[in-house]
Amino acid sequence: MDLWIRERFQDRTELGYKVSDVLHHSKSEFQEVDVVETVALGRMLLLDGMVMTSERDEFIYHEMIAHIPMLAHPNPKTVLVIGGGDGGTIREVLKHPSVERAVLCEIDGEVIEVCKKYLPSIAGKLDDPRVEIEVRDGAAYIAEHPNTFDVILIDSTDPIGPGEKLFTEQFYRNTLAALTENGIMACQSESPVAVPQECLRINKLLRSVFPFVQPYTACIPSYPGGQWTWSFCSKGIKPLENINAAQAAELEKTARYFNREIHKSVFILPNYVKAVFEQQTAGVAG
Ligand code: SPD
Repeated sequence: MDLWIRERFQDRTELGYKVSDVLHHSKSEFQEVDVVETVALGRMLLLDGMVMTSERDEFIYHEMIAHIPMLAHPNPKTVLVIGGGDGGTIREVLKHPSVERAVLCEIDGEVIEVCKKYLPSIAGKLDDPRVEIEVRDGAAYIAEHPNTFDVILIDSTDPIGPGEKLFTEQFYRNTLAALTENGIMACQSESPVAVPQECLRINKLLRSVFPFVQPYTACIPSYPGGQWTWSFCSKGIKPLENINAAQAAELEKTARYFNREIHKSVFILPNYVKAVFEQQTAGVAG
């Protein structure tokens, strides 16, 4: 069989993977949901044809979106993940023993069910008793929960389709309001290689809402552009001040990407990434 799947990203990039099996294909109320077995990256989840996660490299994304903000909070008990129906972010959140309640708010229940069935190494912690699953629109949910969550993680799709409203000023304002006193939010904030203008737009919006915003970066081989960013946002807490050192050391023992040196280094941005955030386009296509 010579079957390939190609992700066309924002009509400017195409990435292809050889497929050995198509495990699932459906059209949910919101989007096309596919799980394929790829030769290079193991099982892969695609939503509307865009790669969301792969067994081979998912740990990088999920460890980065979860541990960097979780370790900066003095005592994260109540956590909200918006999007993230594959369960990878929740799996990492639950590695923090302070967590008493982890809410997953995913708009598409079909994504959750499909991932439980075909991606158990990623979704396998969704049945943990600390997890509450809300199948509904994350933007509406967050607007109804002011002053509720110690950490909020926005594990969204790209800013097109169902995920678009998770990249708006109003949504970020409601997110800030949903945080408790020392609250921290982290969101995926796109690739400075593939879509520098999107990175800049998101960064400007975040800075217009949150008192403190600092992007960080790592490489996700299965995402267009490769280099990816997340943004650490807070009411004032900085990401490397007063980190939970004992918990960081504990995580390092089993993490596949995270360690204490990586923790410091992710905030050191290459010059071309700094340039994106400084509204220049040196070295990258606009
Ligand atoms: N271009 C892909 C961006 C997807 C970010 N979210 C992925 C969800 C993984 N839990």
